[in-house]
Amino acid sequence: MDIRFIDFKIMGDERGSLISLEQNKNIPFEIKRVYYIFNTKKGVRRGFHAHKKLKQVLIAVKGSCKIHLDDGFDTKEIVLDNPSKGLYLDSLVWREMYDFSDDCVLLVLASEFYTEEDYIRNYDDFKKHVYSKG
Ligand code: T46
Repeated sequence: MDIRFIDFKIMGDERGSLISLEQNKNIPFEIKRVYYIFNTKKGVRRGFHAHKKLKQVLIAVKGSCKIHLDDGFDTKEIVLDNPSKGLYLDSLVWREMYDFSDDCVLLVLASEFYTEEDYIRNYDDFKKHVYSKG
């Protein structure tokens, strides 16, 4: 599965901490879009899709959530709970986010502008995309 954690350098001093995110440096693509998910209600599961082209880095800048990942061959459950760690997701990875803490702010950096055309929202279609690539 082409996913990995990126450790961000914390610029800390007696005042607190600061992390800087830069495209093609600690973020491995040109950043075309930034969005964040917050105020997620208890018990909600989001996502249920993969992307044809989009690459993303997800960072729980506050609080925590879990993410179920599936590349068509393997699945993984990952906890996002550290603002100094980004989760890099390549295209063609099915994702479902769940167990959001009340205070969770999930920041996402994306390699493409928003377009619904890039979403694969049906799991069987996702599998077809994966197997046609392999
Ligand atoms: C992903 C996971 C981690 C926009 O208008 N612009 C945007 O840039 C985004 C991301 C969404 N939207 C609209 C589309 C929907 O009407 O906002 C609404 C909620 O989006 P969605 O249901 O796709 O949210 P999630 O949490 O299921 O998925 C999102 C991203 O869409 C997706 O790319 O990987 O977060």
